[in-house]
Amino acid sequence: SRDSDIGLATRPRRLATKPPTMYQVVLLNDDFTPMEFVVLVLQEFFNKDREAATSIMLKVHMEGRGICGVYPKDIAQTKVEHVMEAARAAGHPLQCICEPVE
Ligand code: TYC
Repeated sequence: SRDSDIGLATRPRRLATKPPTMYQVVLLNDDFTPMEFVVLVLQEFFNKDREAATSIMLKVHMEGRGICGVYPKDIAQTKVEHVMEAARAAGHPLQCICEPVE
């Protein structure tokens, strides 16, 4: 039988936790950010190889937006901050957002 049933383990047990809501990080298209910059961002911040990064970049370019990855909320928000800061520093208008996965 379980140790808690005989009073040996009296420390508080952690309650069951729900899985975190996952957030997708999304890149938005614009007319000015160089394709190469977007590919480098996807490699640097989203751990994509060059082929996967190019595919995502082209999807964003053609369709207006594309998913870079899906992460717990705090990680997704930090990725958005890193991308936005890199774009700002380089003088590009690239926009990156995160949103809960439906
Ligand atoms: N549309 C841009 C161009 O033609 C390229 C681009 C792709 C920009 C993806 C942003 O998220 C983006 N230079």
